[in-house]
Amino acid sequence: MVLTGAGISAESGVPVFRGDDGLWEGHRVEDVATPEGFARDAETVHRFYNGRRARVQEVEPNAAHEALARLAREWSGELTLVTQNIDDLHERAGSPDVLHMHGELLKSRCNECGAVRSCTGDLSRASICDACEGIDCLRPHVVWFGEMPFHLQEIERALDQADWFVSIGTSGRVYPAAGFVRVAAAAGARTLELNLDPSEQSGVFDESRLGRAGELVPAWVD
Ligand code: BV8
Repeated sequence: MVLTGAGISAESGVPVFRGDDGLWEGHRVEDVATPEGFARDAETVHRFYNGRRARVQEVEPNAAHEALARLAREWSGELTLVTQNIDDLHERAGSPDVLHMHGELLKSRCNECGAVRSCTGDLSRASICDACEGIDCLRPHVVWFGEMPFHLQEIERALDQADWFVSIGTSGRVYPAAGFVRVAAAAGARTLELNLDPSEQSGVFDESRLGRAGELVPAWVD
């Protein structure tokens, strides 16, 4: 099983979450990635995600995404790819069946009826269903802090059966993803971390290799 985080998309030009100032593109996480922040100021949240949605459509997958797509073809059906990222770079590199545990930036969801649709533009101007009206009815189809991530049952099954658990490009700060390595290790998996810097979970891995995903992942895959 492979878990990816923002670091795998960094070399494609997608900003990671925790810059030195701890702000996320100039915003406090609480203001733009929580249901409370959205209820308080939907306009600002839409602007934040509209900007990320526009930028992600201008970047390309990098060598790390492409190496994982090759691996999926070699291990047909045997590789579970879970990502914390909401970009579509794994799909665009050719990975099938990507489990987006924190949702997808290019999808929107209706707060009234739950309908999910693809969305590439300004979400505050999109219309999705007749149950909807007003700017806070449509939200990004992403998991905010305090919300339940998607695909947890499927992920737990994969963690239980994995021979390998490989974590790529994540700081290991956000749960439940940050706890996956312990679950996999307890179930007998070999664990490997590929990351630019030591993460909060580095001490738990059998092996931790430091470097850029664009170099480490192809070297590991090939
Ligand atoms: C939940 C989507 C209830 C939105 C995101 C214990 C158990 C359960 C929950 C909690 C817990 N303790 C606290 C919590 C609550 C909370 C949490 O974890 N808070 C943290 C801050 C302590 N968790 C939640 O609220 C989650 N939901 O708990 O539901 C529940 C209870 C029990 C069991 C299940 C559920 C929901 C969290 C999801 C929030 N949504 N994103 C959006 O994207 O807009 S989180 C967001 O930050 C990302 O999705 C990502 O997951 C997360 C962490 O970011 P990373 O991907 O790690 O990125 P980061 O910038 O931090 O690090 C980048 C890394 O890459 C760095 O290490 C860097 O060195 C490296 N790097 C950089 N460049 C490169 C590189 N590596 C390689 N190559 C490079 N070139």
